Amino acid sequence: MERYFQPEIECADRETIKAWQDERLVKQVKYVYENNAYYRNLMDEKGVKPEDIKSTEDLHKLPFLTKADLRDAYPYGLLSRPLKDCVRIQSTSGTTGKRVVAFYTQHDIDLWDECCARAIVAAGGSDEDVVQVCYGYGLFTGGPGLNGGSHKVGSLTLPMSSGNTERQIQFMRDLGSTILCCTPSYAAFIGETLHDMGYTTDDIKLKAGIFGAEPWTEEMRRDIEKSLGIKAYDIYGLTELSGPGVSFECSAQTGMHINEDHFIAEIIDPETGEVLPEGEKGELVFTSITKEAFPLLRYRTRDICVLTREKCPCGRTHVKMSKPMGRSDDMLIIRGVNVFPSQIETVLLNEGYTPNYQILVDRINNTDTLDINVELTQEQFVKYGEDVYLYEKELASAIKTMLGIRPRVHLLAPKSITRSEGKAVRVVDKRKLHD
Ligand code: DLL
Repeated sequence: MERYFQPEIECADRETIKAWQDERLVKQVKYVYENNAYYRNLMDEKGVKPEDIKSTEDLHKLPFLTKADLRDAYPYGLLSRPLKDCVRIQSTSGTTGKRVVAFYTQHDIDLWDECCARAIVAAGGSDEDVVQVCYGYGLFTGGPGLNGGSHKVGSLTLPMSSGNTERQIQFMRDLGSTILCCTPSYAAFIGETLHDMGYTTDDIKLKAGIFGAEPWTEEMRRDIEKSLGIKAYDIYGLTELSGPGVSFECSAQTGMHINEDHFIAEIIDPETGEVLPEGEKGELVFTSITKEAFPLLRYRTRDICVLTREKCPCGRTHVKMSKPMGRSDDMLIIRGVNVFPSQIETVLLNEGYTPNYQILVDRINNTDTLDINVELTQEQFVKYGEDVYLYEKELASAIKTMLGIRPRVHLLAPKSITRSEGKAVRVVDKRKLHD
């Protein structure tokens, strides 16, 4: 039977959800306008006043916020509460440019924990469970978010953080962990290590995994489910909006319910900014309607996906988002062709390869090059032997059918690609270094 953390909210009818959103949006816009000079300027520039926003139908009148705004306003410019009311800071990894810092009041933390608790219960969790959290702890939101959610549910929480994979497995066995939380790439690595240590799924008690923070395909899901003997659920979120738990998957495993009592989602055309009708693919934009310290209005995530309000068999009524295909800025344009790394992952796993791969893009003599390194299993390595080049050609053809361009494929010896303990780095685009 389906269990809910807050059924009166998660299964509320659409009119009720809309009424919450209308009321909270009006309040939030007024609050942000009065307390945040940065956003007030954006609204003034666009000629919008808080009184113009009477319901969610007026949302489109508000200006967008982008990551560039967050960088401009770094560190305190988008804070809507005095610093003394804030109790926590989290931050993005900041691999490109300045870090984004997000602030939380205690109220914000409580609501964030609630969102993560919903995700854990949707994955079958309860106070009977042992939840092993192997997302990184620290500034990254993964560890603290799922940790807080697990506490709210009353599960026994193992705050492992990421890394030291053999020890992860030892604890998993000794303490009988039933739910694993980490990135999908780390889950794949944990599965691989379990088998390398000579164990099988009979040696562990895991039943579910809550995996997110990076794009992963349905093929990868099946791979992890088999390797760990679990059901693998997706979870989505971003630091700017609190962290994990903005949306989460239920037993239907067909998209993630967005916590609509806290976030209003829109899909826009990433080129024109125009709001797209339901069911169309575009960039996800969020307005947080309950946050105090760092409430973002119409924040452009750059994540590309589709929203659907089709009835979900789980009973939850909140809108569902499809798996993000990757960020609009993750999309590679190679010889003029749009390529998402997830398309390559789909082919690799369908063709029986491991999820250990790396995509290398370069520009040589003014022509883009695409090389894909794929690691073989021990069995494949022995079987392919000297004929490996035939398999490389075959895989290159399968990828060409999907993408329209032919890559150079390199099948590598087992264990030659570095494993990820957090967000995997799948793409090395050397063109950026030359430009
Ligand atoms: O990754 C928060 C998180 C932690 C989500 C743990 C889920 C689990 P950031 O580091 O700010 O926050 O990165 C946010 O990661 O805009 C997406 O591009 C990507 N992302 C997050 N979850 C998913 C997912 C956390 N389930 C950025 N599928 C987002 C695909 C995801 N991409």
